[in-house]
Amino acid sequence: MRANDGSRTAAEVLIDQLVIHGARHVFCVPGESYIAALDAMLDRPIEVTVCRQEGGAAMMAEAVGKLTGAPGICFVTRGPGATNAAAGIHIARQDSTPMILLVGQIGREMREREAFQELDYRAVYGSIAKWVTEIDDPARIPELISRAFYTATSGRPGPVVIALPEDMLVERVVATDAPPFEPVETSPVASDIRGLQMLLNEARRPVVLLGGSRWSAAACAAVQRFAERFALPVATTFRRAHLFDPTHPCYAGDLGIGPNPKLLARVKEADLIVLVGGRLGEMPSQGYTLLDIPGPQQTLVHVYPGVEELGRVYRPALAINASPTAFAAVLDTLTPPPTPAWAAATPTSHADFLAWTEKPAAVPGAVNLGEIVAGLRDKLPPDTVICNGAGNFSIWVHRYSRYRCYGTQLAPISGSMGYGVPAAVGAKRILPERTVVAFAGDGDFLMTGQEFATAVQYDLPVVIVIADNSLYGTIRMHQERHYPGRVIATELRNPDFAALARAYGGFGATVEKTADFAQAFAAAQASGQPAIIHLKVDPQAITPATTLDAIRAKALSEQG
Ligand SMILES: Cc1ncc(C[n+]2csc(CCOP(=O)(O)OP(=O)(O)O)c2C)c(N)n1
Ligand SMILES: [Mg+2]
Repeated sequence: MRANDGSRTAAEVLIDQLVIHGARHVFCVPGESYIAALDAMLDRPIEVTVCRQEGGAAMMAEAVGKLTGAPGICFVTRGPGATNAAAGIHIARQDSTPMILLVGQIGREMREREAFQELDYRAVYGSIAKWVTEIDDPARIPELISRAFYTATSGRPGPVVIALPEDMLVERVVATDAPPFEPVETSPVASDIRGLQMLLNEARRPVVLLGGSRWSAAACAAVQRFAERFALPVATTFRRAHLFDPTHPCYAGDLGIGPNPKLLARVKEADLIVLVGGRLGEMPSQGYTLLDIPGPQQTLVHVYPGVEELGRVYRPALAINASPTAFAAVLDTLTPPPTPAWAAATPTSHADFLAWTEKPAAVPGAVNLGEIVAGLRDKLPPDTVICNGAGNFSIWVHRYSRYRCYGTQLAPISGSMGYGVPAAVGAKRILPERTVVAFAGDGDFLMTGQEFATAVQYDLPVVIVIADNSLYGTIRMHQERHYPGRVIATELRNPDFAALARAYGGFGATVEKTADFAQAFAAAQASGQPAIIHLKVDPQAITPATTLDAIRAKALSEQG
């Protein structure tokens, strides 16, 4: 509350700044180190989601940042709270997501004595966050919170960490609020567009690759128009499939882990690659084998919002320092050649994508995750948010899902297990009208599964589908490849996940045959409760293409 002298507590100034900059949701686990800030939220237009573990809270905030393009906000306590939150901060970093983590800190007068739960956040988060600071002077809160919003969202977005000494938060101060931040768009200059036009005029086999963050529905629509006018094949990169409508005839597929070999060949044989928003990191570049480093054979146009990424790994023929949104906005000014040399091949790219993804391959066992994922395509509204963490189950999710529009995919580029459940909870909290489904592995789910309690607490009817093969399957796959038959630390004995859902106060069902899934899913939705569907998957069904036994046999025969 503002006193007669116009003063507020630092905590009040802080929460006022968050509101001014547009934040409406906070995800947290409480701690005594920042109860003043929590108290200030009571009287302000902020919805608080109290979580069960800081890793989950941070992932929820990250998911909100990913969906909205504005920083997701997470509050945690010092020491163990802050280190637990690292799981979500690392995702925000690798996934280029705007996010702000606010950490309660020990009192200023105790610093450097290793007081209770004391940490030096600049050191702890130095290589994970985009920027780390600690606010000592309450009068500087408007300045530093404003900077946090600019830093988290500008260039290549990322996480900002701000430590808040406990005694600082209760000081009274007369401070002037900051003006609301305005995201900084970096736009292409005229010569960039002329250069791109020239390269397109000369191209014979171009391909467009979409990735990264800083997109919008309007930007995706502009890229779609561009692709149509130029008859260009467009592929998305690892876990960014929602950037282009997969049913569109220009869609050439998803360049992720284990991609369609025909797509890989097409990218390798391209003479012009227009990479928009992505970094072409280890996963989409297939372990940095796709393009030569630093000088690709293909003419590379790299459009990226952060200048430091341009020329970092791949030397582009044309570097365009622009956000995907600003770049997409000028695409209508380009003129296609009368009959593009490549136009006849583009429908073939799409046909190859469809052939790769339409019909799931048969797998051992009675539950085929591919058929389950594909079966949901026509049942779910096109704007359904589909979430997942990491594990081999996600291969089927990515290959057979149809992410129909922007903002329908929440999946960790960082490959972090445990992401799906908190991402689903965060998404449903801010978009209650949307259908939200998360796929999880058995290992994946139990990393953050306690956030199912958060879904129950806030009446968030998300559906979590757990593909339970009683394995850390991905690791077992690598184990069989490199150490065939020498199984260690990859087998899991799991709880009854459906019973677990009911114990939490949600809906639970177990599915042992593919054909039973549709009914279980309908019942889950009809329950109106957060739901878990426990799929009993055969451990042999390790990828859509092979089995554990086959991998072991191959590795043994190669060892001779
Ligand atoms: C936080 C985290 N810890 C460990 C790993 C390494 N890892 C990648 S996949 C995987 C196993 C996933 O198991 P599960 O979720 O059951 O999926 P499955 O592969 O069995 O389908 C592990 C341990 C990781 N990616 N992230
Ligand atoms: Mg598993």
